[in-house]
Amino acid sequence: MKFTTTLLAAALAVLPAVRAHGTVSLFVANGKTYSAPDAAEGNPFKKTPTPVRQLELLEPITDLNSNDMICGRGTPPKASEVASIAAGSEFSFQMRGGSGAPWPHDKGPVMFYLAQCPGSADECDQSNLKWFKIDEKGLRGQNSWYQEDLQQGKAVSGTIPSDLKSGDYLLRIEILAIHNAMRVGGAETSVSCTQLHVTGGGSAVPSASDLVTFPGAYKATDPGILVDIWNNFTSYDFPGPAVFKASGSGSAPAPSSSATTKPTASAPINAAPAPTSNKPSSTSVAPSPTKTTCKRSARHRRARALMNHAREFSPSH
Ligand SMILES: [Cu+2]
Repeated sequence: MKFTTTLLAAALAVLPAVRAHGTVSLFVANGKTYSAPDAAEGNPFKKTPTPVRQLELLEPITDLNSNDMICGRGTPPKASEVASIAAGSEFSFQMRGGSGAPWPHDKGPVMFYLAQCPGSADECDQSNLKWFKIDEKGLRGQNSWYQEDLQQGKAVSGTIPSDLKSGDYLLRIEILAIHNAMRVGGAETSVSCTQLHVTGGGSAVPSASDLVTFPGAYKATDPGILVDIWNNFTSYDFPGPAVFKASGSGSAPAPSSSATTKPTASAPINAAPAPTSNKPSSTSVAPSPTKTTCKRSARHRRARALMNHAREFSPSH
């Protein structure tokens, strides 16, 4: 197969707007699997028995100031069910693309936020909520991301804080695709909300510094949103607030000095040492690839990402 990134990018440029990316297909909590509705895509929203709110469109969000950043494209309506989940336990989800295609992307983080609902989660209005981040899944190797699992039809999981106050919440699942994020507006965000009832929790509640609004939490120039993963990319700085750390049975709040700042600016890649590491080289796991190899494979991977993108442009969708 012979093509160049430049040619492919040129081909993409003449194609119409992105037609399909994806939506949550399955959600699992307390060992129970819930199916999720397909995006409405021009049809009326339908009430299926699920806690996952239905998207209007499969397309990703590129305008970070859009209200679509709250619960996904097109102000998804309330869903009819609420998924129970024990505090401290894991939930997971899978994605599907349009027309039965797999989720198209594999580069970028998956992030999970909660917002406390004033009443029952199936009555929770998505507007005016305050969100706190409960988990995030980014790199697990050299430019290898948990998002790859979604592309392969596998689940990605997050954890409910163990001493979070019980009650009803909206869970906001966010997938950021950053294969084109080297330019402003190139990052693609996909968001979905699921109605949760948290049981068996403690008394932990987020403090003001944990809480953000959508839209508003991200800027187009945030280091995790405007980022070139194809050139000298060594670590990733997640956008949004630091992950909420429950303080445990409602004791003293965290010291104010650490309450407003992220504990770590960027997550290290744990699978491979950075090439500039000053550790003795005798114990290093693998020699770093030569610059040429590295560049070529980066270009190849970028081309592959663009190919996946090109599939979504296919008129058959
Ligand atoms: Cu895309």
